[in-house]
Amino acid sequence: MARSHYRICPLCEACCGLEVKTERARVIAIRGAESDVFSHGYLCPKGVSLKDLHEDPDRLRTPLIKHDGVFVEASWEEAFAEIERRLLPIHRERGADAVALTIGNPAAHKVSLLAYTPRLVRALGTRNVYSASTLDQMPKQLSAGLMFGHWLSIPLPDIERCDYLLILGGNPMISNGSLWTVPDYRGKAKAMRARGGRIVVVDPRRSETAAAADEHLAIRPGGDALLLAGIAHTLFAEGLVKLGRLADHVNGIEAARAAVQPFAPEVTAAGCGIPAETQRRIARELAAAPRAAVYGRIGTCTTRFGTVNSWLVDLINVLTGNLDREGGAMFAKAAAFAPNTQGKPGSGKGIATGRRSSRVSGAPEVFGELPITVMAEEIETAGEGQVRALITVASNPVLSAPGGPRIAKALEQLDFMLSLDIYINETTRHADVILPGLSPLEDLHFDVAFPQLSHRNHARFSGPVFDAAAGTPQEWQTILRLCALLEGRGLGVDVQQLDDEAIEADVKRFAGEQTPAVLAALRPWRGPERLIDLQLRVGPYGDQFGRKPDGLNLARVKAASTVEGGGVDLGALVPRIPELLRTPSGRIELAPPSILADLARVKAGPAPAFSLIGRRDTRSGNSWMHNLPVLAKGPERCTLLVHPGDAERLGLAEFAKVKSAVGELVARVERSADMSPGVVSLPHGWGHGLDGVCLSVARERPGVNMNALLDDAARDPLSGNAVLSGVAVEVTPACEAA
Ligand SMILES: Nc1nc2c(c(=O)[nH]1)N[C@H]1C(S)=C(S)[C@@H](COP(=O)(O)OP(=O)(O)OC[C@H]3O[C@@H](n4cnc5c(=O)[nH]c(N)nc54)[C@H](O)[C@@H]3O)O[C@H]1N2
Ligand SMILES: Nc1nc2c(c(=O)[nH]1)N[C@H]1C(S)=C(S)[C@@H](COP(=O)(O)OP(=O)(O)OC[C@H]3O[C@@H](n4cnc5c(=O)[nH]c(N)nc54)[C@H](O)[C@@H]3O)O[C@H]1N2
Ligand code: SF4
Ligand SMILES: [Mo]
Repeated sequence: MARSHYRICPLCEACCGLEVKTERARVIAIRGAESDVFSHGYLCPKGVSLKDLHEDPDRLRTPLIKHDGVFVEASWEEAFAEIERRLLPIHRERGADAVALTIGNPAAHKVSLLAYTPRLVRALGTRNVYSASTLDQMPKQLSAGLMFGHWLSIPLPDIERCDYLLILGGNPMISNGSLWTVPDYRGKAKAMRARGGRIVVVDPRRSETAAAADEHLAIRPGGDALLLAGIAHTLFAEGLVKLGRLADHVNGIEAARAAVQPFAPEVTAAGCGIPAETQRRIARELAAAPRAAVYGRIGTCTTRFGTVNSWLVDLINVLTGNLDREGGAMFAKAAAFAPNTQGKPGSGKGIATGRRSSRVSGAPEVFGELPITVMAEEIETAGEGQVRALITVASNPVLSAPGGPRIAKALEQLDFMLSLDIYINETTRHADVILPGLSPLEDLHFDVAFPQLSHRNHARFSGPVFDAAAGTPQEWQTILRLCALLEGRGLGVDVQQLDDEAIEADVKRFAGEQTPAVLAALRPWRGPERLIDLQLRVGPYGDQFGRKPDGLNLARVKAASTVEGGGVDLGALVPRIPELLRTPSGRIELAPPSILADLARVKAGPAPAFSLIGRRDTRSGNSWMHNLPVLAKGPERCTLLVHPGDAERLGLAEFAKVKSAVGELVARVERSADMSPGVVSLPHGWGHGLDGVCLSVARERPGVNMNALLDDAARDPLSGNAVLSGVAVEVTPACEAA
């Protein structure tokens, strides 16, 4: 008999609620759950691919140990014994820094990984912690941390009440939103325009989001700091600044004014490619709109001035009176796990960076991490503290990080590599041991991070659709066992006891003397469910362990999270300043000194022959979904988009050679009038044709690795984020690569 299960999609930040129909342990249909209080039935083709992912014969189901260069299936006990035998001596004898850890994007979508990797970080004690954050959003986290006092206090457009939306470097029509959890952007944008709202998109390519907007501004890649500074300058110069309610809650307005003073639109126009008059008009429109929001995403983060851009976006939101007001750029108030709902409201410790730095380049630590782009040099460079072993958790830097080929070579030099992953892919083929995770359909789910970034507050939970095979641990259990190994507790540990110890440490932070009573109240749950129950109950909507009898706890959220119920709606966003602030001053810091110093260095670089930018495709998810048949079908996606005029001028036929300062490749050419002349685009996450990769579907059309063209030394110096966009390349005609 067919059964319907409620499942939150873990494949992107939109977090859609899905209805998964099963019959006799098979998925027969996946569709959007109409009742979902947050996504209302929306889904994209990737949601449907959860079936293919679950059934993928290439997906790993047992641990693998490499013997003489060949992976051999092993039991979990054998795999842990191998880890003990090979990893522990390196950790003990060569020091904690000799073992590096890299955490990838899917970890942000699994409570089993996100809530437990911090324990692995502590058990390792290494400074060499890297993640996808420094390929993605670290500049935004840093600017938010400096302005509002916490790394995840990130403002996002309240699109359902907004009248004017300025989007820079984001393509939510395809990406489904990022640092902005907004399922069905398309529908919401359409509704906004239908009620008279206006959407302006700044992008070097006429992206799908730009095509569906009122206006597209084709910016020169990397030009956002100039454009945004020009807009901020205009707001001051033309007397358009109106802080409104925030006037009593800001520091540094005069310093901000002085900092943008040199950036009159007449000065910035040539460098960013947006005429001065357009910059002034946008500033006036933002100031005049009843409710407006500026949103900058990955195209603004993955440049040399990512942190400056991220700060300017929110500076403009403040200057136009749109920060933290309905219809403007607002903060979510998550039901669980949100540091900006915990502790004393209104002020706090703020954030610190640079508590350590990388050994070879001296790159500062940010948010507990070093830039992922220093990983290769830390492995290659001999000396005290050299990285000799690596643990990858859901991370594929060989395809996802700049200098991918260099990383692949470096991985071969390691004494030991362990991967927690579900495929033998471009990165994990270098591992000595691979420990697989569960299919999402075998796993429970609760979003830890994304309710902190959602356009509406909600709490939802989904349980496993299928039982995992007997004896297969959940990933949090694997991580706790690894922690115990690193702590010298050996192989024979009881995971239940590790779980009890872990939760007790957490509860103590909230409950102090009440710890035994709180632990007793949490007793029905174990593992992540116990963590979620704790976090919900102490959270802003929580039952406070009985003190607020109608409040949330896991049992209530679970009861509501069914195909019929669709989760708990916690309402539209509400203003949160000053309560949200955790800066030492208790104010919004409009002029962080490190950012102002970097702004002073902003100027246009020399115009290259061509600038390379990236792009995303609906049927793709970074580097690892190309093996799912339902997504892989259709036209070739790894193509070089070139403006038709450029293609003509260069005499390009079917293929082109793209050459940067650090690499070259041959890509199939696709002519596109959506490109600006002088700008070409390749998607990332391709290049599956490497030896040893066990992705049978992806290998049929492997594509090329655009990160082979990117220089791992190019970073935003403040956040350590990689530069992934606006890279100078030469383009010439070519024949297909062998
Ligand atoms: N040039 C360029 N490069 C980019 C980008 C760009 O725009 N341009 N975007 C960047 C961005 S935003 C990001 S987030 C990164 C992403 O880069 P990464 O963080 O490296 O993530 P993915 O490439 O998605 O690789 C995910 C890995 O996790 C594994 N995996 C999938 N599901 C699970 C699971 O349930 N458990 C475990 N243990 N493993 C799993 C997959 O097999 C794969 O090895 O790429 C970045 N790279
Ligand atoms: N289908 C699909 N969805 C995804 C992913 C995926 O791989 N596929 N990845 C997920 C992940 S990990 C993330 S982080 C999000 C990212 O979500 P988004 O931030 O929406 O990412 P993109 O779709 O790459 O859009 C970035 C846009 O920036 C533009 N751009 C490039 N350089 C510049 C510049 O210098 N200035 C400006 N103003 N714009 C520029 C690009 O042309 C592109 O249109 O997407 C997520 N969703
Ligand atoms: S937009 Fe697609 S991939 Fe993202 S959560 Fe929804 S169904 Fe999943
Ligand atoms: Mo990302």
